[in-house]
Amino acid sequence: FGQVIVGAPGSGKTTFSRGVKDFLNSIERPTVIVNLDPGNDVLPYEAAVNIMDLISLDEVMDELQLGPNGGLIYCVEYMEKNLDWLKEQLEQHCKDQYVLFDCPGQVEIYTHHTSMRNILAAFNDWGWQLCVVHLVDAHHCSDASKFVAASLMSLASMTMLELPHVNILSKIDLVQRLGRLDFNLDYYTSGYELARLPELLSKKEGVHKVAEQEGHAAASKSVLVEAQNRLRRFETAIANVVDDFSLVNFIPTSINDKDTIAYACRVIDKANGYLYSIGKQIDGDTQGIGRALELDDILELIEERYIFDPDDPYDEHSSGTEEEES
Ligand SMILES: Nc1nc2c(ncn2[C@@H]2O[C@H](COP(=O)(O)OP(=O)(O)OP(=O)(O)O)[C@@H](O)[C@H]2O)c(=O)[nH]1
Ligand SMILES: [Mg+2]
Repeated sequence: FGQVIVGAPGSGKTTFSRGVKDFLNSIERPTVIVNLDPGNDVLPYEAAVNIMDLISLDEVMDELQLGPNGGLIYCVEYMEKNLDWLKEQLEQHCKDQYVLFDCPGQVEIYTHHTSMRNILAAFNDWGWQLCVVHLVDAHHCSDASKFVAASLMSLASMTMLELPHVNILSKIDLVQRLGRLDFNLDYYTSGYELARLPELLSKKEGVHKVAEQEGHAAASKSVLVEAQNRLRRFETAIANVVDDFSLVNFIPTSINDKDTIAYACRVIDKANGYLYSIGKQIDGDTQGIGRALELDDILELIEERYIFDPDDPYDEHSSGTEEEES
């Protein structure tokens, strides 16, 4: 059993791999990490198998004079051609372990290119029961366009990779770094009525806001307003596509918040089937994660810990408490 941890560059994949390993080890589930990112030269964990023993992005870029994206595509295709090496390494170092696969950040390998899908299909043939865990940085909640784009990306990798899929809103502790959220957190996690997001924001902002802020002349103001309206219509159309599939929702996590990681792991255990085989397949963890909090409790806890109202003097986060200063 295991998790294939994917997501855009910097979304927190490597940190999540290490955090989940520590958490699962703490509940006595034998867990290892496999580094599948050929550009991951500084690892904050000990990898049971490291793809860099097979191929390194830096060397490929040097020798073949490729840029980072072309280089990574070359590496992933090379991995696909050398599946025997990977199979042997997994058999040698990961037998009877729960495995976290820390993957590269270039999104095109999950949304367009077929090598990653073929590699995962091979894992499936070798008997691994995996779930894709797709990380999206919570800062996408700060802007409708970004959130719609991130949801579309999640949908694209879900349909491309053809495995059970759990979407994570990572770094939720930083969600308000770019300002107050326009909606309650559950709007972003539920994946319900995404298509209303651009419309709701237009109402809230007023469509003339951008033009007024920029202080443009009347003629160029109307051009800007029309452009903004067109953008909103485009976002709505994209959001409708995501809504039509009714598949995209998110689980919020913060790597230093054990409650959120426990909840995410419990959902992932259901998705990859681990929950239904506890005690049968893997020695050690016979109990599973146990009764973690429910999603509503997690959302409440996140609101309490990380989301504050800057206009509310009684909100302890906004008034510069000792805890925050430290
Ligand atoms: N505050 C906070 N920071 C986080 C969290 N998760 C990751 N980070 C930070 O986000 C940055 C990027 O994390 P990585 O784990 O390197 O992200 P990645 O997706 O592996 O990045 P690439 O491999 O380059 O694609 C690091 O500075 C992490 O410390 C989190 O839950 N909370
Ligand atoms: Mg990484």
